[in-house]
Amino acid sequence: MSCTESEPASFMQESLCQKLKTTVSICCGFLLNQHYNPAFVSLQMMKHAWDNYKRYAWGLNELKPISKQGHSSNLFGNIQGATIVDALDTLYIMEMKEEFKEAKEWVEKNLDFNVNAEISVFEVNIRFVGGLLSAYYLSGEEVFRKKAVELGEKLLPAFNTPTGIPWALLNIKSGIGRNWPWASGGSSILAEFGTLHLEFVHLSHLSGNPVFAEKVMNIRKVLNRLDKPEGLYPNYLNPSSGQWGQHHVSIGGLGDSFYEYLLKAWLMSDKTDEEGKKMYYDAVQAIETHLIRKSSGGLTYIAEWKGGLLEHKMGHLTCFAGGMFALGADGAPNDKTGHHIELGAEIARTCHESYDRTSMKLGPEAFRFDGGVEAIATRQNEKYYILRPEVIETYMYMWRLTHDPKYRQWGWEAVEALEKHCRVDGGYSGIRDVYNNHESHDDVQQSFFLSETLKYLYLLFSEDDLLPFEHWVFNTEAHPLPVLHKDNGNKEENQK
Ligand code: DMJ
Repeated sequence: MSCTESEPASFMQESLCQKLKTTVSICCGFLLNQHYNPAFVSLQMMKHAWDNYKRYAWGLNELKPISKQGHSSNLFGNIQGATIVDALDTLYIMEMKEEFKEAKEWVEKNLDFNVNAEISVFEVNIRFVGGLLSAYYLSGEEVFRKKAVELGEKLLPAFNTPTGIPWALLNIKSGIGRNWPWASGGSSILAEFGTLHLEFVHLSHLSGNPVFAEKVMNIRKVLNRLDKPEGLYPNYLNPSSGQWGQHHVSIGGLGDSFYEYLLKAWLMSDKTDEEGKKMYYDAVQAIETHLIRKSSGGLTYIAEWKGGLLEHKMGHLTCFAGGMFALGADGAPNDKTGHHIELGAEIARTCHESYDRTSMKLGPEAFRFDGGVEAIATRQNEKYYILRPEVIETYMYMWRLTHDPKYRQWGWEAVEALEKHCRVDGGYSGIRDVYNNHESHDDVQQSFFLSETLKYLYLLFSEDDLLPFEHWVFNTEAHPLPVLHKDNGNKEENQK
């Protein structure tokens, strides 16, 4: 039987099959038997990414798939193994049992936080704490719980500031913190200190120590005491004075996951966290009024706000908001459920356009709606794609919440583009210019490709009862955390 003789699902293209047939014959054989089962394709992609990481960069943070060696980002100081910890739950969910076992053994023997390292509190929290928590909840293996709590304790000195708003950077040996030198007026960053809530609530839940939850509840308190310009949250907040820095508002980089965590804190609390709920819907109201615009070509986008002036640019990172609006639709006040779903659908469409308008059918880092263009990057330094998940993440939420088949079709287009342009012998690489016809690879296989991009693809093509939304919320690195049901405090581990 050949690829062309099989009966592909309606949204499949032959080209991938042909490519897989030559590059991954076992996969293509399976695809033919299963009528191109796309969840299985995501699994094969995971296998390629993981096997190459294992072969060339085992134990290091990330893989350089062209030069076939390890890559260490200074975001993790000299904590090692980011790809292993970030990938644990994806391996588990995809039932890659051998790989999960070897990853667990590495964590047991080698994951060490007693190092002299200055780390990003945000990155270590979302990838390491989040990854360990999910691995624990999914597998029930005690080692992950212990490591998560141990790491959480190492992060606590970051909160030793006059306001309790944590530092961005922390030396986990000395406990000395500081902020990014580039941040406005020595400020901490909204998306960084606002993206600790889910993990820290779970750390208290699992350790019995309330200190973690107290730290993140205090962040809320500080924010609620402050005046917000036009109801918006600026990206910069000084941890000493408790005052805003520059009035720059973004739902993409520097702001994004703060909003995501307000909504998910409410959902994860089994809808008891009324404060999180109110903060989320109030913020969305202000975002709609001041940031969301429609282009003359009819594309809805979320602009950036700089002291009252709009920059008509949207980042790839901002594309997660489509999924967020749809996920929050159910609880929207004033009968606005349909409106929030529609907003999610419009953002998904715009982000799909940002992919479709490139040569490679992969989205740029940022795209603009000015100077006669719509959903296109105009600056050379905004044309790259680093295997980011946000657009596929939004397709996954939109699919689950609407079952409109176009979201699976768009996800499949992304699979084809990833296979064609990002897959190399040594793994998957980012691309420097998605408008070019020839790939210039950046030679980094980001750990979030395994934790997020491939997991969201797999979920997009799986049944809704795999990690159902009533029982799980995903942290911003796609690590599933159980909803803390009010009536059965500790049974959430069994709801997979
Ligand atoms: C991930 O680490 C997380 O999704 C984060 O919230 C934003 N950036 C990357 C992926 O693009």
